[in-house]
Amino acid sequence: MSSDLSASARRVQETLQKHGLDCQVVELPNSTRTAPEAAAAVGCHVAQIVKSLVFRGRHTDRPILVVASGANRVNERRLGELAGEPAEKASADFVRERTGFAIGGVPPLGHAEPLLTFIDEDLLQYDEIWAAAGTPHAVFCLTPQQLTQITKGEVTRIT
Ligand code: 5CA
Repeated sequence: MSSDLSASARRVQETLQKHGLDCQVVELPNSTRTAPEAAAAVGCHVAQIVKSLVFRGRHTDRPILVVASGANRVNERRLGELAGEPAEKASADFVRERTGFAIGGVPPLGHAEPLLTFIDEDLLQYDEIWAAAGTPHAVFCLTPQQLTQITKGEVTRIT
């Protein structure tokens, strides 16, 4: 029941509903802070975990979201080409300020401001994927199609 969720996870559940998505946020006793932990907690392959990684555009100071498969490492040079400016991993403070969520729980939607978003094409091969839902113990299951719908990101190679 969403009323049992912590405040950040409830916020994500409400945002999912606003987008018309029938996805259920679940809060688990085990940590889902990292992709391997989340995969172990829900019993899926690490590649089916959606990492919501925040980068900072060095010229514009804007946040850039990369929604990556848990198995992949973002190629920052490629991201710079996609974003049209060099991009580097954001600090924990920057992530919290610009998304409204702390690292380890950053969801792919419902941020404090709209984020330029790139989606890892490798995520599209799965029927179901799992994303963070606001806290390092909360996740939800969705389809790659739902992910592209809610993030309005560009599907591309990010490695
Ligand atoms: N809940 C999980 C799976 S859905 C999750 O949020 N994984 S994650 O990969 O999207 O978020 C953790 C990521 O945050 C790490 O991969 C790392 O890239 C980044 N991170 C961790 N600590 C820091 C830090 N101190 N500063 C900047 N980024 C960090």
